[in-house]
Amino acid sequence: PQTIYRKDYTPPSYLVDTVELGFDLDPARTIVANRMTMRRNPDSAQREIELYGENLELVALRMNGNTLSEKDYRIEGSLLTIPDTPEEVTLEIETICVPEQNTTLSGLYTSNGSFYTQCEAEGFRAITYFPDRPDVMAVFTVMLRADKEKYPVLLSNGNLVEEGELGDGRHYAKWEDPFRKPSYLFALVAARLVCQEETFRLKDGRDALLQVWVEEGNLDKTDYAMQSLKNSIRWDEERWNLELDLDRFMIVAVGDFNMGAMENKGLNIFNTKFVLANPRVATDIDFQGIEAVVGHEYFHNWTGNRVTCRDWFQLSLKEGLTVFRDQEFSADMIGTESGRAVGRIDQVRTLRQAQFPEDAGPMAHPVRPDSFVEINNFYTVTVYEKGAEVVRMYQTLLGREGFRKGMDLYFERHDGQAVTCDDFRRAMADASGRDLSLFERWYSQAGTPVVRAETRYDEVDKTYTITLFQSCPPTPGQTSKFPFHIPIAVGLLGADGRDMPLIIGGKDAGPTTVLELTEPEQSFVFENVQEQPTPSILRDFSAPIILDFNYGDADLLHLFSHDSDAVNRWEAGQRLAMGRLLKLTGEAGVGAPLMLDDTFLLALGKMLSDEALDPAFREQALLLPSEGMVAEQIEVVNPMSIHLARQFMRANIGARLRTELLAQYQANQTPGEYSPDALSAGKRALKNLCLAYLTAAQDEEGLQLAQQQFDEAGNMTDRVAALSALIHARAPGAEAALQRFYDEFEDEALVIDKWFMLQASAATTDVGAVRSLMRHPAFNLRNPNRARSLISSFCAGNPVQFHAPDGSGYAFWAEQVITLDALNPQVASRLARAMDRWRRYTPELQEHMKKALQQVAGQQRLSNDVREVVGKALA
Ligand code: DPP
Ligand code: ZN
Repeated sequence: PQTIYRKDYTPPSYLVDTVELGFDLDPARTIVANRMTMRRNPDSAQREIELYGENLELVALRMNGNTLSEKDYRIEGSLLTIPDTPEEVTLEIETICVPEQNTTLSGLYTSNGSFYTQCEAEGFRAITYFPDRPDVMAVFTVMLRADKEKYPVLLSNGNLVEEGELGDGRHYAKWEDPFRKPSYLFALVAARLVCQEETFRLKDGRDALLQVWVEEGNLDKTDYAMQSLKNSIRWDEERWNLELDLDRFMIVAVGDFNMGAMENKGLNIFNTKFVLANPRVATDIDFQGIEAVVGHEYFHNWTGNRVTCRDWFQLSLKEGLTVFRDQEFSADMIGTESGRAVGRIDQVRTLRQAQFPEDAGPMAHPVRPDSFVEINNFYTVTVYEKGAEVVRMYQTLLGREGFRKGMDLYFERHDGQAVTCDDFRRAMADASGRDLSLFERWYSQAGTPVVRAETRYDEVDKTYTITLFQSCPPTPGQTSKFPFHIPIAVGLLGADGRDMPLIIGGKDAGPTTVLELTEPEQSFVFENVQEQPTPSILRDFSAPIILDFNYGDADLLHLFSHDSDAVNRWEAGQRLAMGRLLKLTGEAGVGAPLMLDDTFLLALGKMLSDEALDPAFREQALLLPSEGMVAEQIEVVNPMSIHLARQFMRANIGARLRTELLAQYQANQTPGEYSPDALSAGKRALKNLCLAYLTAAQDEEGLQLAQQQFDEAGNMTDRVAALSALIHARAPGAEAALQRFYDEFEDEALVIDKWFMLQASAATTDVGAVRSLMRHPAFNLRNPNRARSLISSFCAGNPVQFHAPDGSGYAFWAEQVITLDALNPQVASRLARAMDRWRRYTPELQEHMKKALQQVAGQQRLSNDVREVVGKALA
């Protein structure tokens, strides 16, 4: 496969002004007529028209009214070139595609018999020939024709301008999108759906029609998505002065979808997982996800659609920024300081669990990649979550107001354009008058920077010096790195646990100050420091780095009890736990007896029972680092030792904090009507963590409570938590509970996904059990949610069984990657990433893993997607 480089970017040879699309929708044979007006791009030296098309049958091609024959153009792979074309051109193209055979779920496809599209990144070329690149922006008019009985609802981007009957049982609808847009934002839906709708008054007084479209029978699950949409519109107006620019905004839920959702202009298409919810079927986490994703896609209307990307290397321009915006939205919706901190802790956890490993593995790439084989492989935690951290750092460096000025300037300059990450950085720099040239390295250099800190207290001078050293490990293609511009937020705690006032260079610097590290090594001196402080470094996780500081237990316990910065308070607990997990893992590895010290347990017990703290925060503070996070800290990973160590610790906590856990289990009940608000969700989270610890210890009362909670729960959060506790504890009632759960929710696809996932990720489920679950009538490899719920949950979420010493987990992985690849390369390629870190395991496991990787790589027929991932893993 061919590698595409960022440095090879050239402007499009032709621009497209208008596109008129006509669809005669038929699952077996859809005819697409495309009429576009084009003109030569003054910024290009090329004189040929370049169009992309894939899996299309070309029926006719006319230029300025004349039919072109095969000698008038060339087709090489997916590129169609027409040489020597005039200045202005009208092209008419007729093609045929077969939606019902499109299992890739990219382009035009059918799901449960209806039509949907997914065009990002390069799906539009499977619909018609087009200069399918984000820097070609055109005005689209779309005519849809389809059987009225089967497809009563016909939707596309923008405004409905005409609809009617065609006589032969078919009907039509014509849609016009007034805004220029790149082809990746095109969408259509032709389906049997119903909607919840509402008119909503915008800030400027206009009324907009909001609709959430779902299959019949799901109308009882659309309230939260609608509410989240309204909140998103309001929030974008208030926080950024950004308004909805259309008269109508639609969300459509579809059961077969590769991603979470898609921000098509005015017609967002969503994975059902991020639309459908009510207390019976959705958990607190599901509700949170819906709010975040509805917000995310809505916010794309400005950061992504109005201002889009010049090329796909700039993906983080819209994704990093929009993730940052949805994170801020969710935080503002909670509204409290502690709620905001809990959200931030979740973000840090995601980074450490998923992004840091990516940045340290074979697929490591900068936030703005330099090359790719398949762009679909670069919708990553690095582009999204690390990209959001990069945006957050601007706000940390410039302040909220300065950042807002930068955003205003960005829209003022670039509305209606396709731009780059450099354009965004320039807007931030120009609006604030700051030199952000070094900041560019966050976009160009991969790898997680390590910042080592050394401190020195001078009792005579009353100064405290923090010296910071930065480095960044090599990543594929980048052996050495330049220093980054890193904001490090710091506070100093006195012996009383209070923040000391900070004085730097004679100036008051508040309780928290942001140190700007730009050199390999830099010292910062705090003055008038009356006693030896405990440093709280990297407050609020002010940069996506690894902080290397030799904290002693006493320091960590002090921070865990007192730090005014909730993120670092949590972090101190994580460090205490990680130190013990690593020690226990070593001991488990050699069969030594395992022991957990009182000091740590006492600190946990105190935190657990501190009712001055939000339950949501206490839950975070008590949650141990995952097995995957422990693995990242170890040179030679033996997943079984990690599992034994962590299980021992959980059981020990459950047994020795039994009284406190039972008390908090009772104290955090949420009787009455279910509400997904942050306080109630936090109580449920803490209560259910208590239950998990108690059952991990095989506590009789705990097991009874789990059974009782499963039997009586009035909401899915408590239901699934109880079921999980029963399964993980191998409780006698687990099997019966699983069966009852299935029977009760058989018709709720998203709940059945949970049912598969719970089993796939239980350490008791081996590869044989997964294979028999694959034979269950409810299993369906073609549905991405279902495939992920069983296969990905096992390969990426059940380390002990996946890494079985005989290599059977890896053989299963290879088999599934190969099978899935023939159906849906995007889903297969995600699954392929489960092997990213194979070089870190024991030599025996490595050997099995390498064999499995080679087996996949050796396939004759393999998508570019999977070939790139396994190729990089083996390189
Ligand atoms: N639909 C994906 C997202 O919103 C890709 N743009 O992030
Ligand atoms: Zn996005």
